[in-house]
Formats: sequence, structure tokens, C-alpha cells
Amino acid sequence: MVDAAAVHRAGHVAIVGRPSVGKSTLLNALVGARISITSKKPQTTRHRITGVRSDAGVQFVFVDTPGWQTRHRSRLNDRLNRAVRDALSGVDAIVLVVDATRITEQDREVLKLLPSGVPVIVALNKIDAVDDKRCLLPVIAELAALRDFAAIVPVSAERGTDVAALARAIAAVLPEGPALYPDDDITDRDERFLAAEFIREKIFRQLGDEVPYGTAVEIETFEHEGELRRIRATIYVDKPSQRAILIGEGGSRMKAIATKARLDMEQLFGGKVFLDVWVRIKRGWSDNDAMLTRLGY
Ligand SMILES: Nc1nc2c(ncn2[C@@H]2O[C@H](COP(=O)(O)OP(=O)(O)OP(=O)(O)O)[C@@H](O)[C@H]2O)c(=O)[nH]1
Ligand SMILES: [Mg+2]
Repeated sequence: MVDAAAVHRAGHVAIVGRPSVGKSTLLNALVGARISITSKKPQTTRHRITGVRSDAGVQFVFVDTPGWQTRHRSRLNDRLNRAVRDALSGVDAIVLVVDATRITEQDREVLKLLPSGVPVIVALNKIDAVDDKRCLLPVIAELAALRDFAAIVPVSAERGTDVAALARAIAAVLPEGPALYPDDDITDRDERFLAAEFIREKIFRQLGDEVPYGTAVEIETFEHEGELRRIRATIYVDKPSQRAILIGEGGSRMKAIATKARLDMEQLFGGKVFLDVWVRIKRGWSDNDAMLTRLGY
């Protein structure tokens, strides 16, 4: 007889969906740490980011992805969409994140990308924003008609509501196998990458609609001096007007961005950080293939 308690499951799970549905917030909730940046603006995530969750008897290797988008064409956006497609190949399960308040044409576009033969679990997110939970029923019925899902689980990634139930639903479809990472690992990304992302997050959160999409962050140097991390970063912008907005009056906005980013780094890295940030104009970087590759897109 098989001893059910001895079975260990493990697998790769892609988290996909249209922009701003809460994929990265959900990754962080599942992993229990802030490793993927989030903001109200669509297309905050630009990279594939792995987050590892190890429970008794099961290890999940989640892959957060950029929001699938079809609106604005640039080489950067082409690369973001390619990152989504790449993340879908060879996974053991897929979590499709949708916003419980509305299913859109863009959600259906994402559904078309999903390979057949891989179990898909819907995370019906942002249920905290739905006052009358009966409103979820027609949404669930609408979704269920679109594909044969392994499960549809209403959650609130932001509040953590039913994230454990979602994890159980995912575990049920994962293959048996040993852990893929040491069980105290939470991501495959290094501190250098995370430092650049924290800076980008503050730009997305603090600035209006135009500037964030014109910016990219590169870490020039990352040095350890005992417990201190000394980091020098460059923010690239597309044009002089964006540079002026980013720096702000007397450097005030830049200072606020750098301070907030530094505090996040100190919390995640567990030590003091000295952060020096420069802003440089690099016209057309989002259509410059050599530059995009250098930036890791
Ligand atoms: N009310 C509510 N807001 C949420 C929830 N989950 C995420 N959000 C908010 O939705 C916005 C987008 O969240 P993200 O996690 O950045 O969304 P994303 O899908 O990763 O977005 P992209 O990376 O840009 O595609 C943020 O303002 C989040 O705080 C939730 O459960 N409830
Ligand atoms: Mg994201």
C-alpha cells in the first residue's frame, strides 16, 4: 500500500494574466516575502521572477510573468510577451489570475495562449473589492464555460485571504517528485536584480503615467563592505523632460525614491545599504536591442 503521507510533490507553476490583475502581489503572498514589485500601473513587471514556497510534502516553484498585453508595440513589449510565452513552456501547472470585478477581452486573449494538457487553476483575485460575494457566481460560471479548469479559487492576494486554499488546489495537480530548491530558498534572483527592481517600483509608484514607461534601472556596482552593501545605480530615461520630473525640485523626488528603495533593500537583505542613484538620458532605449539585452529583458 502507498503511504500517502510519504508522497512529496514539486513543480513549476507559471502565474499569468493581463496587466494589473495582481500576479506579483499573489506571488509575494504565496511566497511570504516581497520579491516581485507591484504598483497600480499596468506592466510593472518586466521580468520572469521565480518564487519558491516549501510546505510539508510539497514545493512550488512559482514564476511571475509580465502582464500579457497587445496594445503598445515596442521591442521591449515584444520581449515582455515573449517572456510570458517562454514561462509557459514546460510548466507543471498554470495559475491564471483574473480580477473578480471584471472579465475582459484581454483575459480571453491570455486564455488563448495557455497550452492544452497543462492544468490551469484560476485565482479569482481582489475579492475584497466585491461587497456582495454572490456577484462572484456569474463570473465563475462565465469562466467555467471558457475552459476546463482544475479549480477556480476566489482569493485576495493583497489581504492573503484564501491564498492557502489556492496553494492546496495547486498542490493537488503537481507531479510527485523531490524538492527542486533548498527549502529556505525564496527566489532564484540575486540581490543585484532585486535592488534594481525596488528602485523601479518606487518610480512606478511615485510618478505619473508617462515617466515610468520611459525608465529602466541598471546596477553599476554592488559591493559588500562587511555588513554594509554599497550600491551604485543608474536610472535611464528617454528624454530630458523625464529626467527633470524624476529628479524633482532640488532633487527632492529622487531623494524620496532612493530612500524608499533603500529601506526595502535593507529589510529584504537584512543589513545596511548605501545607495547612490544617478539619472542618465538614453534616447530610444526601449527599442534598442543591445540595450534591452544588457538590461536583462
Ligand atoms: N483590492 C485589491 N487590490 C489588489 C489585490 N491584489 C493586487 N491588488 C492591487 O492591484 C494592483 C496591481 O497589482 P500587481 O500585483 O502589481 O499586478 P500585476 O498583475 O503583477 O501587474 P503587472 O505586473 O503590471 O502585469 C496593485 O495596486 C495592487 O495593490 C487584491 O487582492 N485586492
Ligand atoms: Mg506584476
